[in-house]
Amino acid sequence: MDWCESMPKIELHAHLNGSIRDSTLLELARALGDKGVIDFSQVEHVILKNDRSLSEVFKLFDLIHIVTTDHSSITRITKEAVEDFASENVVYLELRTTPKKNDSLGMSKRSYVEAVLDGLRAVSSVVVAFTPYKVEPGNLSSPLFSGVNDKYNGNPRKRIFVRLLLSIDRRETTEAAMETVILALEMRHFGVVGIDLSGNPAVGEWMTYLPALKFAREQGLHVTLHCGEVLNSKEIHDMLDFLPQRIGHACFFEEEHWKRLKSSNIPVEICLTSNIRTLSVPTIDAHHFADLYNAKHPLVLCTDDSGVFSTCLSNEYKIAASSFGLGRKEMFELSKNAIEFIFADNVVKGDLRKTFYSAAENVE
Ligand code: 6MZ
Repeated sequence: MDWCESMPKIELHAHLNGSIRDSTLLELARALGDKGVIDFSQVEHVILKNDRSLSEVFKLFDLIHIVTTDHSSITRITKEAVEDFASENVVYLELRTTPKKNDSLGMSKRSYVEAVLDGLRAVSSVVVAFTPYKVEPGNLSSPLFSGVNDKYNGNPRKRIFVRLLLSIDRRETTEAAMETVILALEMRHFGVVGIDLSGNPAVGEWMTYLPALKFAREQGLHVTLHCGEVLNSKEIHDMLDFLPQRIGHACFFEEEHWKRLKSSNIPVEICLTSNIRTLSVPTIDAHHFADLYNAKHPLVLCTDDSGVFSTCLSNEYKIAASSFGLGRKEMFELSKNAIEFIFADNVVKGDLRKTFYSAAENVE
């Protein structure tokens, strides 16, 4: 097996609907075409197109949402996304998704999230731990994955922790954002650990969501923001003022923003392929990964939308290795350091440290 694939990895920026398999998207679209809901011949080439600008990516998301937004499809793509990440040795996955309401399908934001949870429960090829573990007094062993059958088709089953972030889409209202935060709070015991602000960065004002984001933080939820995906100096400034626990992208930062980011030590979720494909950075050589990495700023490599951008986390590490000269030791450290930026609790962090500790012997 390829070394980047065999190394344990942590994925902190993956959008559920962006992580859909091409084959599943085509299959679901064809089925809707057969029912006359969409014109499949018009849709097929949009799905198969490889290079997309940022605005085309958001058009594709509108299409994906038409195709996937019913309970059984959401359950299916959740299950498949977890299987895909686990198959390349992602040992901790923070999956984010925008809860959607669709009255004609009897879908509420809550039933959407329940469909996601059904997807987590439906995984059988790997062992999934997604609910927070309560430490019993006097029991310091790690029973996080105990009581499960460790074999699948005769082979040892891989283990993966999954935690959920609920996303607020920049097209939503303040009230809709608040509804998502309240739902996240109610779903904490099912592994919802935080809130993400995402959606087309050319749309909406982030201030619309500030009350909901502040409330989320006051209530103990973690917050990550898509920040600097387009040039918007004031928004970046204000977002950094908010001091989110992590930010995604950070492409269109100016000198002042870099200074503030570095002094605040906010970890950055870096999505190399996504940034190149959407032309958010001109070339890989010009990517801010290099500067942040050399400055030892906290960062984590992520896929963003593995389906939409035809990538996977191992591939993102390979790109970092070949573009920025990282060796195995550096890649392993980069991957391991992400433990400190996860939104799950210390019990999970401790378990992940053990996983990396035992994998360390394969690094040289
Ligand atoms: C901003 C993005 C994104 O939530 O339906 N999303 N938001 N920038 C990006 N960079 C390319 N990629 C994905 O997953 C799809 C949704 O995630 C957000 C968008 O709101 C998109 O509609 P869910 O599971």
